[in-house]
Order: sequence, then structure tokens, then C-alpha cells
Amino acid sequence: MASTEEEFSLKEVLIHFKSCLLDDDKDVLLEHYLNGWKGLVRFMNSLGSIFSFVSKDAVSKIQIMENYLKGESGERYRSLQSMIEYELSGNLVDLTQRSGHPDSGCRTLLRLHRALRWLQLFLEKLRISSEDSKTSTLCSEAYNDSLANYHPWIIRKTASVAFLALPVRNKFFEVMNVGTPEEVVDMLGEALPYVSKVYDFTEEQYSQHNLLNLP
Ligand code: 1Q0
Repeated sequence: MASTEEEFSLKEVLIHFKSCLLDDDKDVLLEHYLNGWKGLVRFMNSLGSIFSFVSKDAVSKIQIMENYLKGESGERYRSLQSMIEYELSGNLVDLTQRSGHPDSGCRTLLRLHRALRWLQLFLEKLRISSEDSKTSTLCSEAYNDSLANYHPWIIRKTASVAFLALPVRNKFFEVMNVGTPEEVVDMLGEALPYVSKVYDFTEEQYSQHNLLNLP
């Protein structure tokens, strides 16, 4: 019988982004959203310690959010909309500079949200890639079109070096533990619309509340 580690598949991770959509896609359940990220971090860790600088930051942001969820106002952090409403009405968000509330849920989740755009672009590129495509190129193109715009030079540089260590396409597909390359492509085609819905909904909420540039 396969071990738990072997059974862990990217499909199960991406499914969290489907199950976090609530009420006809009109809200996002944060617990499932964070579970999705936790699974992604596990995958990233399996690619080697070269990504530990990314993983540490992602883990610390997930932890901040989970502490809110477990805390005394946990119910207010159940969904994206309830969190935004709660933090804004209670003046719990630093809007212009990080000072009184440096780790608000809104600013912390915004960082993960920006990273979700990278993931969406990267997985879509993988989905339509050919057998000889270079994963490092796909990854850095996706990064340059998304997250890189928010990172200083030193992080962009470190990330570009780390991307070179990514395994080749077939190996990468194997690590996903979904099945044949064709099955991986099908699974990505099935799962990506949910990632996009979560991304688009979050983007719209942040935009409506003028929160897209939180420091
Ligand atoms: C698979 C390769 C992974 C490549 C990850 C690309 C993202 C590079 C990002 C570099 C981030 C560097 C660390 C620090 C950044 C922070 O300054 C920044 C801003 O936060 P703050 O508090 O300073 O304002 N933080 C962020 O931008 C958040 C970054 C979170 C990145 C989470 C990435 C999680 C990756 C998951 C891997 C999914 C792989 C899927 C396919 C796997 C198939 C085997």
C-alpha cells in the first residue's frame, strides 16, 4: 500500500481552492484557503531547501492568519468578506504605513493573494506547455508578470536563481503525484478555474475596499 506521503497529490491541494468558494462564489472561506496554501508549501518543500526562504515567509503568513482564526474573534475571520468588514470597521488595518497593526489579516492575506496570481499563471503555463518546455522559464515568466512587481531587487534576484533549480517538466509532473502527464494536464484544466475564481473574487473585494496597496 502506498504511504501517506506518496498518496499526497496536487489534486487534493487544489481541491481546497474549490471548497473555499462559498455562496455561489460570493465569498471565500479562509480555513480552506489556508489549507490550500499549506498543501502548496508542502510541495514546495519537497522540491528542496533552495526554496526555504519562500517557504518560511509563506508559513509565517499562514500562521498569522491561523492565529486570527483560532483567536477570540475567530468567527470574524471565517470568510474574506467578514474579515475585511471586521478589520475595517474596527480600524484594525494600517492603510498608509505599517505601524499600529503591522500584521493585519487584510495585509497578510494580500501577500498570499498576490502569490496566488503567480500560481495561477505558472500552473496555466505548465498546463499548455510542451514536453520540452523549461519549468524554470515558465516559473520565472509567471513570477515576472505577477509577484516580482511587489518585490525588491534582492528578492527578485534570489528567486531567479532558485527557479533554475526547478526539476524538468516530467519530473515536476511526477512530484505532483497525479498520474501521467496527460492526467496532470487534465487535472490542471479542471482545477485552475477554481483558483481563478478565488483570485478574481479576492481581487474584486480588495479593489472595492481600496486595499490593493496595503503596506
Ligand atoms: C515551485 C517553485 C516555487 C517558487 C515560488 C515563487 C515565489 C517566489 C517568491 C519569493 C518570496 C520571497 C520571500 C519573501 C517575500 C516577502 O517579502 C513578501 C512580502 O511580504 P512582506 O511581509 O515583506 O510584505 N512575501 C510574499 O510575497 C509572499 C510570498 C509567498 C509565496 C508562496 C509561494 C508558495 C509556493 C508554492 C509552490 C507551489 C508549487 C505548485 C506546483 C508543485 C508541483 C510539484
